Amino acid sequence: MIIRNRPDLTDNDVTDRSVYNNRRTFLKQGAVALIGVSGLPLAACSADSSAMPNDKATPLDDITSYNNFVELGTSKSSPSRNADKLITRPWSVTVDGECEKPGAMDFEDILKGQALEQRIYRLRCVEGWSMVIPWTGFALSTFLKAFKPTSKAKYVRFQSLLDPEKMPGQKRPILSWPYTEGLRMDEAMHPLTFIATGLYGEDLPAQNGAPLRLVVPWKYGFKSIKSIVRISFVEQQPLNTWQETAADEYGFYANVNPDVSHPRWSQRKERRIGEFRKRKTLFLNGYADQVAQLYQGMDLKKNF
Ligand SMILES: Nc1nc2c(c(=O)[nH]1)N[C@H]1C(S)=C(S)[C@@H](COP(=O)(O)O)O[C@H]1N2
Ligand SMILES: [Mo]
Repeated sequence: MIIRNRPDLTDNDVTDRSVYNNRRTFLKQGAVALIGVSGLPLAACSADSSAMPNDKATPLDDITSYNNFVELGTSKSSPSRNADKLITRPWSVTVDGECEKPGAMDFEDILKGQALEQRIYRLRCVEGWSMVIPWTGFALSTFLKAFKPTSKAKYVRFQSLLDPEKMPGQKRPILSWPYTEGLRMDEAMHPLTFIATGLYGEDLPAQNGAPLRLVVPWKYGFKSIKSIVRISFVEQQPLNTWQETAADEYGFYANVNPDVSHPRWSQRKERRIGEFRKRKTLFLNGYADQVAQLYQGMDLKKNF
């Protein structure tokens, strides 16, 4: 398939946003634990080498108005403007493939079955910007285990909603729809890998991937697929949408790595939304202590 008008993931515009403290409380989604940027409980953060100075949460207004969600438009501001098109109730998620208990689950039932937690994670976009986002949700592993994956389940494939009425960006073949992502089984089952159903204690806004989206904090943002309707246990490594679009630029692993350049730009630095001076990008987005062992012995320049 020839992709016309492929959106360019380079982001050179400098956003002059004023930084302010947002003191919303995290009560609405009834979360039970507050987890710091490291993925560890906040009390343990001072002992955590991945905590960054001034690593405070990005204001809600920025998190909800500066988005990548091609199904709702290709500019950063269009997903929030088109958010009302994405109707998310009712919503069901189908889990199938190499598992003993495949099935479909209503989103409300998924929520009832999970103890929600708060986790503050850095999100580093492949384009060179980053945010710090206070999510509400649950570990992906606790959800997946209920479907009893078999020994043939080597990877997990995720698919977003396919519905051009609710996702007007799908009226054009910008990407091959539905948006698809994949993780290796051990990545999917890692305790940092998260399904977000809210942010800043409120339900997830449509532009951030309502009603549920993946968050894999040590990988570039495009792995964190939004508005998921299908999760499949598969034997072969799935082809993700950006890899299918440009395999030389976007790989399967997409681990944040300042030492591996994108073919068209360096990945050494990032601009935190709301700040002017760039920060150094950290290996595995600062979560190396917890996830580097997943990639032991692998050539990360080849498996980018
Ligand atoms: N379905 C879908 N999921 C997606 C995208 C997309 O275009 N469609 N964009 C990805 C990219 S490139 C990034 S950086 C993050 C942005 O998430 P945020 O808008 O909540 O910050 O969503 C990811 N998930
Ligand atoms: Mo991204």
